[in-house]
Amino acid sequence: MKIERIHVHQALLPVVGEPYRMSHTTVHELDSTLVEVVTADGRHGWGETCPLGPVYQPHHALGARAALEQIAPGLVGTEIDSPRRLAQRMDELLAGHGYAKAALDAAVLDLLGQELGVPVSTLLGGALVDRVPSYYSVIVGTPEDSARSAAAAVAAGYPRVQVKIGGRDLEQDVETVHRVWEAVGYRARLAVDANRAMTAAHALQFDRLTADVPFVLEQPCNTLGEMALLRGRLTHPVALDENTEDVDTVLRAVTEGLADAFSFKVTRLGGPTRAAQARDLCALRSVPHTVDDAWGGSVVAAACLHLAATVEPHLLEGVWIAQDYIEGHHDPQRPVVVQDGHLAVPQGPGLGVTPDPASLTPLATYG
Ligand code: 0XW
Ligand code: MG
Repeated sequence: MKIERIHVHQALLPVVGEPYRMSHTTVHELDSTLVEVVTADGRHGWGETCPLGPVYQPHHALGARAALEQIAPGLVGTEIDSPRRLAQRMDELLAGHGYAKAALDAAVLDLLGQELGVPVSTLLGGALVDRVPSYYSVIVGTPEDSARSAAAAVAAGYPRVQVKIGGRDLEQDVETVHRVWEAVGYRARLAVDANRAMTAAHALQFDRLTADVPFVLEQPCNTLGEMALLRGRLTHPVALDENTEDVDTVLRAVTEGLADAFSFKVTRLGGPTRAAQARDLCALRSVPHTVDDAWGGSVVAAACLHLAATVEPHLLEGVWIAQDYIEGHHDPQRPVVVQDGHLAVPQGPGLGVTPDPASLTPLATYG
């Protein structure tokens, strides 16, 4: 496949309804970057990367675009016959910046899938299922509001609910967890996500005061070092999210037993190809994980779903997509939507979603 042109597009994704509140950031609108890779034989492959604002993790929309500006001219005119060749070429052009390279990885998988007439899930090892569970993320709110929202999610069919806490008094977080448990009980699996807001001391107190409620405690502290301090001292299993900045960190966390579970973000790990390596590391040690992204539209959602379909179902904690919080679809013909708390895996070929460029803002063309 000879790459003839690369277009970079922008999609602004306003959060519908209430702003999305997490422990130390609230987002009102997300800035998504889409790449459209055009081959000499006229195929169009799509990828997307959409950091959750500039402070969720060390990624931001302008950074993604600067990295693409650095990489894209060096890809134009080259033969790319596999995601491995692409990764090698991208690493020759720019070190790091996996979250930007992730969009190009998805686009090349999309192109290869189209050429071979297979879905991206086949290129990632093969789908085991055609439908995967989703989970609902309850934003930081009063204990009553969180309980109400969690109960509504369970009534809508979500098998798992993630409750956001943190950035406020211990008492409110403890109360929130108890109220949610009263409202939901064993009808859904629970995760409680502090998004890095707690000190280790705070996390230890929170853990003890909620010991009677079964949940996975997600990313309570900021650094991997702080998370390591908590090992063996918590009642609840812990999941790493923001700390899994690359596959090497996942390898370390798996081998050193730093986590009982992971909340993976596909673009943060470098794209579907790299995220599939993290999937395999987890499978070797039976570590459950989600397959999500920080945010994004239909292209990010499709990439997550193709990978999620290849995860052993008993290890898949769920797939979160931003669709509940945004309006419209990049590909209105083939919308990616949660139904009864589950998601159908797009059938492909390739990613199986084709955005309409007219609905996007063109930013740059290379080639
Ligand atoms: C719930 N999420 C998957 C959506 C937001 O991007 C944050 C993220 C998380 O678990 O931190
Ligand atoms: Mg999280």
